[in-house]
Amino acid sequence: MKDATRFHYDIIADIHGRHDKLVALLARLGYEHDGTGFVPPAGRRALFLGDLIDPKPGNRTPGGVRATLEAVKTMHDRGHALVLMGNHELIAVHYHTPGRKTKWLRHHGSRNKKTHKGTLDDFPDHRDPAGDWLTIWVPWMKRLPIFLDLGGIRAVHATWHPEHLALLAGRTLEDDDFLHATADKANPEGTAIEAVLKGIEIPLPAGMHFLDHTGTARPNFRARWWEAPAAEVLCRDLVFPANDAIPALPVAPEAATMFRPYPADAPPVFVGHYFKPADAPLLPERHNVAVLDHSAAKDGPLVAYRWNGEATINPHHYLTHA
Ligand SMILES: [Mn+2]
Repeated sequence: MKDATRFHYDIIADIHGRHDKLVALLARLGYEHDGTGFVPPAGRRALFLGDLIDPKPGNRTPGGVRATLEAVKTMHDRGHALVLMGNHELIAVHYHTPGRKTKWLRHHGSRNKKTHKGTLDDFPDHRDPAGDWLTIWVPWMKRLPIFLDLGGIRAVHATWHPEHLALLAGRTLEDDDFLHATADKANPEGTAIEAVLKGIEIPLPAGMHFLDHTGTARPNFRARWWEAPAAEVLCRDLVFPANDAIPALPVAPEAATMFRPYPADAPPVFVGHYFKPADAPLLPERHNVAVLDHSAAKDGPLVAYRWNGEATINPHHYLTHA
């Protein structure tokens, strides 16, 4: 990674198997396919923020997950891209790893199966110990870094949380003890990787819940972790993306300690994960915090942020696949 600062980066968040949108976006960014893979313009590289896999049910393009993985890994192998782990790569590795106390590190219940089905449909040999899925793709996902600090920019799938990142620094899922530790939230490694890859979840006031878009009752909401919540701030003001289903009630005082206010003078940090509405403006959350997931997995655009070395995120550097 010593040479990482020589490059400018085209930063791309959650693809979720939408290879069609990826190809369109790379073309608009000036990447050319040389017969082996996509090649960036001189001096540039792609930086993928994770969640390459697991299409949303109803939004699957057959073959799209395999084609996305192949395109991104080829770029990665040739030094044309950096790739971070998303929560879906983490849960895929857990799903396919036998546990020490349980059958699998991630339970194969109907809900988890449904989340992962669109990926496995592209890899019908996923149970074959000699097949591509278990010999190439799961080992590759295990090697992905959990976060990157490139000096001029920082990147992580969901939350830049300094204490958790310190615990996870230098670790990968290739380390079997670490891998097993990450699968249980009772372990510090499990707590840390979940917060970093899935976001900070703030509890609603005692006993309350809200119904999410799937109709599931949830006692916690995803929050604007980069904010420093003022006293008496309302849950509804801190939920991200904005959601009127969250009550206009004060955040519990202990929940306020879960935020990790991002310093105003820190390098820009880029995250994905949060499914901003498809019609959300192409703008950062703050001058140095940008969530680049604009719901490409559903009906939104796949977005790139073209970083050219600037210390303040520039709205003119956003580009969409169409
Ligand atoms: Mn995600």
